[in-house]
Amino acid sequence: MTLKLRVYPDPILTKVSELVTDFGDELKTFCEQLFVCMKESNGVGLSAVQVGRLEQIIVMHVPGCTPKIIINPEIIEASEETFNYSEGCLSVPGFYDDRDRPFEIKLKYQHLDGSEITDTFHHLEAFCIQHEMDHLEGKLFIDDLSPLKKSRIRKIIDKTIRRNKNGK
Ligand code: QAP
Ligand code: CO
Repeated sequence: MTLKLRVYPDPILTKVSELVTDFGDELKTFCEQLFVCMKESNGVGLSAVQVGRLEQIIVMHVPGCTPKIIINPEIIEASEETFNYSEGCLSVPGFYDDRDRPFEIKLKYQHLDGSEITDTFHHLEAFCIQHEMDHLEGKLFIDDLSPLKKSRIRKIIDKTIRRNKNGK
C-alpha cells in the first residue's frame, strides 16, 4: 500500500488532527510509509494529515540531521530570536514564501513506542517542526500570506487543475 499525498485545496488539509493513543505495530508501519512518501516527493518534513490520516504524527529528515518521528508534539518554549527561511510545502507544490519563525523551540513529544521526551530543536529542524505542527491544526503556510498573494496562488492552482481535467 502506498500513501497518496493530499494537495491544496483538498479540504482534509483544514482539519484538526487527533492525539495518537495507539502505539502498536500499525503505527510503526504507517510511519515507515510516511517516510517513503516524503522521500519520493523530495521533502524534509511530512505530517499524517497530508496523506489523509488525522492523527498527530510528523516525520522529518533535515539534511545533516538524523531522521525523526514526532508524535503528539507540544511546544513548551519558543525563542525570541527568529530564523528566516523560504517556506514551502509538499501539499502546495511549487510555491514558496520567506517567513520568520522562532529560531529555537523546546518540544515535548512522544516516540514510536509511546515514551515521552522533551528536547530542544533549532534552525531548520525547529522551522520544519513548526510548519508541520501548523498542519496538525489544519493550517497551511499560505493561510498567513496576504489575501492578494493567496488569491494569486489559488488562481494558478485552479488553472493547473482545469488543465489536467481537460486531458493533458
Ligand atoms: C516543511 O516542506 C518545511 O514546493 C517541509 O515542489 C518547510 O519538505 C521544512 C517540497 C521549510 C523546512 C523548511 C516543496 C518539494 C518540499 C515543493 C517540504 C516542491 C517539492 C517541501
Ligand atoms: Co507542509
